[in-house]
Order: sequence, then structure tokens, then C-alpha cells
Amino acid sequence: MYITGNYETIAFELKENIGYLTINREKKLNALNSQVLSELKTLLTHFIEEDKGQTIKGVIITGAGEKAFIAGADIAQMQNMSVEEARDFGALGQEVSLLFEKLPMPIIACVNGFALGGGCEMAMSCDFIYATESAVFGQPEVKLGLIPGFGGTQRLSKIVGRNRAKEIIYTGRNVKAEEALSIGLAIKLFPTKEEMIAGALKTFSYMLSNSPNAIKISKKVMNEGNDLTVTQGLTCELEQFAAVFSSEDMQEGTKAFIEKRAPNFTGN
Ligand code: DAK
Repeated sequence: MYITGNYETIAFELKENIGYLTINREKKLNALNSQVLSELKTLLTHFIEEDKGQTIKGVIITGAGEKAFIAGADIAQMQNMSVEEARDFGALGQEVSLLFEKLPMPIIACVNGFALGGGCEMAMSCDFIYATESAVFGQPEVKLGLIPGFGGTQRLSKIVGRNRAKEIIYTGRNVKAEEALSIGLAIKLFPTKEEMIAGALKTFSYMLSNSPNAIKISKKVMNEGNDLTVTQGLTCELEQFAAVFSSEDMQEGTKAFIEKRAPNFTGN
């Protein structure tokens, strides 16, 4: 049921084991209100707790239409929030951003048009970002008297370096696609949205021949390690490296190499 979806503000479709997740408020440039965030929470929780990567091997997230990926958190909704409501809203957005990181399958943010504020933050929670040549990133919250509230103060620094992140956040300026590429915020640019989706599918085609379990564990160790010192991260890596030896995929991958054949991974 979740595949066709009973959602109003997002859409999800599964084709050949790849999930296409679309933020679907085109008239409001896909701005994130509480309903979008709640629907995302429900869907992502399902991927983590029910699907567990068994049918959905990878996810592509885009914004509906050509103009925006996500133009930010919904300013109209935020305008009348009390401090308590703002805390709940921020907590929900942060929770959703963490769910992207916890997905057992890789997720590529395909950014078309504007990825501002909460939109840039959601994209940064994905495994990596592809963008169209006309994409525009930014954290313009200070122009509204706000600060980034869905992880931007933390994740942007980790991706582009703290001082560059400060310059982007303090000025609230637009970061065009070419610059986003040069600072590692986006990792590949495409002329059109269609070519970008095709590029993401090509990347998934390489990933899908590899062990889903090994990708899942790599993602977990890399995301968890991001919050740790290198020494703590190495401990985490060592534990998971050892645990992988009890997986079917490791047995199959190494056996296939010895037998000079392609592996047949199950993801277990
Ligand atoms: N929120 C609500 N509506 C938005 C929106 C947004 N972020 N962005 C665009 N829209 C709506 C417009 O109001 C307009 O609606 P109608 O007037 O047609 O009803 C429609 O989308 C089309 O937008 P425009 O007419 O403005 O389109 P343009 O091509 O002229 O301009 C634009 C495109 C992207 C340059 C412009 O729409 C714009 O500047 N949008 C706002 C961008 C922005 O400032 N984004 C950052 C939002 S702040 C926190 C939690 C979260 C956050 C902070 C704190 N805590 C709880 C602590 C996050 C904050 C943000 O993301």
C-alpha cells in the first residue's frame, strides 16, 4: 500500500527495486510543512522497520516540477509558531533528517532548481547529492531572522568545512550548482532533470551488483563515525568489519571470487 501511497504531500513509486520519492507541493515550491515531514517520517520508518532493504534497494528523492527541489521549511506555517511549536517542528525535521541517514539502502538527492534552507538540509541528509546545472543551494534563514533548524548548522560544516559553512550561513547567499560542485556539496551535475535521474539510476546499477549488506554496514559506520573521533570510529569499524564475516554475502562474495564467477548476493 505504501508503494502507491495514501500521501498528499509526497509521492512514492517503486520500479525495478528503486524507490522514487517526490516532495509533492509544486505550487509552494515543495516547501516543507508539518504534513510533509509527518508523511516522510511514516514512509521512511516503513523502509527501515518493514522493508529493511529487501525490495527497495535504493531511493532517489526529487522535488515535483522543474523549479524546486525544496524551497525551504514552510515560512507561512512557521510565522505564527510559538517557541514550543517551533521546537516540535524543528525536532520533527531533525528526526526526518536522521531517518534518511538510518535508511538501510542508499538514497541519492537529485536536486532540481532551488534547495534552500530546509531543502538544502534534507539534501545533505542523503548519502550524496546530484544536481542539475541550474540548481541553487543556500541557507537563507538569517534573512528571515531564523537559523537553520533541520541540521544545517551541523551538516553543512561537515560537508564543506566550518568556515565556508559560516560564510554561506551568515550571508544567506545563493550557492549555484557549479560552486556547489566545487565545494563538494553536490558531487555531479547534469544538464536536465531527466539526465540526472538517468545518472542516478546508472550509479545504482553499479551499486546493485555489490553486496547490499556490505553497503548498508558501510553507510552505518560512515554516518555513525561522522559524530565520533577517528579512534572511536575505528573501534566501530572494527566491530562491524568482524561482524560482516558472519554474513551470507561475505561467504558468497569471497567464494564467488575463488570460483571465478559473479556473486549472487542476497543482502543477508
Ligand atoms: N515557504 C512557504 N512558501 C514558499 C516557500 C517557503 N519556503 N518558498 C516559496 N513559497 C511559495 C511562495 O509563497 C509562492 O506561493 P503563492 O504566493 O503562489 O501562494 C510560491 O511558493 C511560489 O514562490 P514565488 O512566487 O516566490 O516564486 P519565485 O520564482 O518568485 O521565487 C524563490 C522563488 C525560491 C526565490 C522564493 O520563493 C523564495 O525566496 N522562497 C523562500 C526561500 C527561503 O527563504 N527558504 C528558506 C526558508 S527558512 C527551524 C526549523 C526549520 C528551519 C529553521 C528553523 N526551527 C524549528 C528552529 C528552516 C528554515 C527555512 O528553511
